[in-house]
Amino acid sequence: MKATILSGLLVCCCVLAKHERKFPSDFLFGAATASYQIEGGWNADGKGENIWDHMTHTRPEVIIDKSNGDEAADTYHNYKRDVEMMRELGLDAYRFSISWSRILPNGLANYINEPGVEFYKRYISEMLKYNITPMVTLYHWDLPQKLQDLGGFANPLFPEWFEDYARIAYEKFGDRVKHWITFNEPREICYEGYGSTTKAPMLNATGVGVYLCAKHLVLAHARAYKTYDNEFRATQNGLCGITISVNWMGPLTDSEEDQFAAEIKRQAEWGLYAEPIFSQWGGFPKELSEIVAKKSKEQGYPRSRMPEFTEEEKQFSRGTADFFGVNHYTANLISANDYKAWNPVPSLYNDADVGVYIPPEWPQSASRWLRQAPNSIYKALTHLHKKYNGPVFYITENGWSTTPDAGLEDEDRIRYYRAALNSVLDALKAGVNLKGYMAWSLMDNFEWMEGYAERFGLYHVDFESVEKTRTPRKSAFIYKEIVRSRTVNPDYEPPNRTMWIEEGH
Ligand code: PNW
Repeated sequence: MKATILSGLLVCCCVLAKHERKFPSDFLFGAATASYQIEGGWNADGKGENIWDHMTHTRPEVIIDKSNGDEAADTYHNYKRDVEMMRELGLDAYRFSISWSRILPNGLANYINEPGVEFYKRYISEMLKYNITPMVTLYHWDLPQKLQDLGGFANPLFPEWFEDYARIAYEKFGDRVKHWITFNEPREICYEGYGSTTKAPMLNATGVGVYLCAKHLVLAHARAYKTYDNEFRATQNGLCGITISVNWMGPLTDSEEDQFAAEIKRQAEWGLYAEPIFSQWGGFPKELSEIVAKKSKEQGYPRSRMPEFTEEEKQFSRGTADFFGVNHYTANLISANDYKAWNPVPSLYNDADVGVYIPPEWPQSASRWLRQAPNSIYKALTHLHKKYNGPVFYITENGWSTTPDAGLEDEDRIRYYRAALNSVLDALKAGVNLKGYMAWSLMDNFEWMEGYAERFGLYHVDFESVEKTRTPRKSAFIYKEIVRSRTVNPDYEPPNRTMWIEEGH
């Protein structure tokens, strides 16, 4: 009798334990892309020039293989095939971005390019036909060149330009799009684009541009959010948030110094953008802003290089997100004294002045900066959950790169995705309010400065072919099974390699 009760209990516990390792049925599984990286059609049907068109055309040598996004995966013509791939994978959602200069060729809202609007309407309709939820990013790095000519994010009128653009997007697509992301990765826009040379417009205004851009970006986001809130929410009933890149920055040792260094690094990498929106007090992160003010003074600047938010601006920007979108790829270990690299003076990283250590035993992808770190999604999300009082999260990007010749047998990508999704399950179990996960990327695409030399796709794309043929990698079959079963089975092997479309999608 006792034995039966005991074994009954055991069975129960196992079932429960197994049950806990399942993704909720309403969890949104998807994949992500961005306009410039996939669309092509760079000047099709009235599209205006953007900063990536401009940079790759005028300075092709800055891209590793001198390539550009003129054609990319030609989604402008192949969008039905893209949706077919979403159906093959059984995705619940798809995250893509709108090219600002495709619908407003000059950036300003006086002239709307209707063929551009029609393209996105067709793309969205095709998704909705198969119950795939569109998640739309308004800005994934492709600023209309005409606005860059006026200073881009450095111009104090930028928030108004962005509000006008956002309003048009809500008007045109908001009846059917219910998930809006204002900006993709402020760090990459502001630090890489304005504070260094690692992304367009390569301004290299080190130590000045990054903070100026950060402030205007946050105000632009807040305006776009309030526009949705005041003019559209009542009738459209959707959500508006922002996506920030949050790689985990933990201390190298438990020492107080290293812990403080890691906090400063987090403030420099994503606190600059998250704190004004998600913290209860608003404005830039306190410790970093004190450091920048002090250093600016020592360097002879009459005022801080970091333009603080006024009380009114803090109030205006606080609480302006229905969800926190997280792009997560990797982790770094932070030291107060060791592993410091040289940085220009002044610059964001000279201001932060910490060392970065990456254990060589963490598996390396084809991208210099991307290694597989242990349980880093769990670490990042539980940290943010606690810090910002349990907001709703979406993981809006997570993925792994291989070299162009690596073929379709992408065991390392599979290992990465399984580990990442187990880390997601750990975060869910810890009570993190995470509603969805988007793999980066649905297909190979133009990887910015790396051109076509780094591949992130679940689908391989043959960029040499006229049709830009898409072929599923092994990881696509593994991801499909995870989405279908809502579990991560470490032993699953796809029985064959033909893709099929299941009922209901
Ligand atoms: C993201 N890092 O960029 C972008 O949103 C995508 O457009 C891009 O293709 C993808 O990740 C892969 O690179 C990142 O250094 C660039 O940690 C750099 C980092 C993170 C994300």
